[in-house]
Amino acid sequence: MSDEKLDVAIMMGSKSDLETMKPAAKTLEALGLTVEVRVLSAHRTPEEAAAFVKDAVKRGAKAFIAGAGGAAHLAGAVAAHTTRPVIGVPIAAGTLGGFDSLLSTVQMPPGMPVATVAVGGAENAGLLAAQIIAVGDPQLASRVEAERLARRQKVLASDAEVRAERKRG
Ligand code: C2R
Repeated sequence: MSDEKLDVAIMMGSKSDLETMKPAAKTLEALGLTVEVRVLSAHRTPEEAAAFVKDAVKRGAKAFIAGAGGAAHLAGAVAAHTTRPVIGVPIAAGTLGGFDSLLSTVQMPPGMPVATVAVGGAENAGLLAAQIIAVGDPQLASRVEAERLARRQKVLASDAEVRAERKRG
């Protein structure tokens, strides 16, 4: 067990989920938050997964992001061990294209919320975690606002480009 501080714990059920989950870490780090990324499974390593959640809370984790494919129980299992917000990322793995993991992640019983993003929506998971933490952190809130503004400006620049192209014919 480490005693390093972290803001957001990012977990995934298998290394095969890593490429899908990388945008969560990238987004959070770009906003100045500290993350730890772990491969831990509610099915295959239930004890280690539970121990990590408890340890991460002690080390200051303010939110959890959990990605898994198929019978995706990881986010729910994380939620069972903490009252910190848990964001689930359903992952398209196997034969059902992610619909299976979407339902397994989103259909939590009352009392055990998991905020579920789109299938493969790791970037939004990172942003949502940052937005949650930003409620109590004005400096982070400004960085989140700046990120939103940058997206807006990108779309407006694309709009101007398309309109100019059409004008030229
Ligand atoms: P492998 O590629 O290792 O066979 O895993 C993983 O998230 C992965 O998408 C196939 C898929 O199984 C998922 N898995 C879960 C859990 N642990 C692993 N859904 C869990 O605890 O929910």
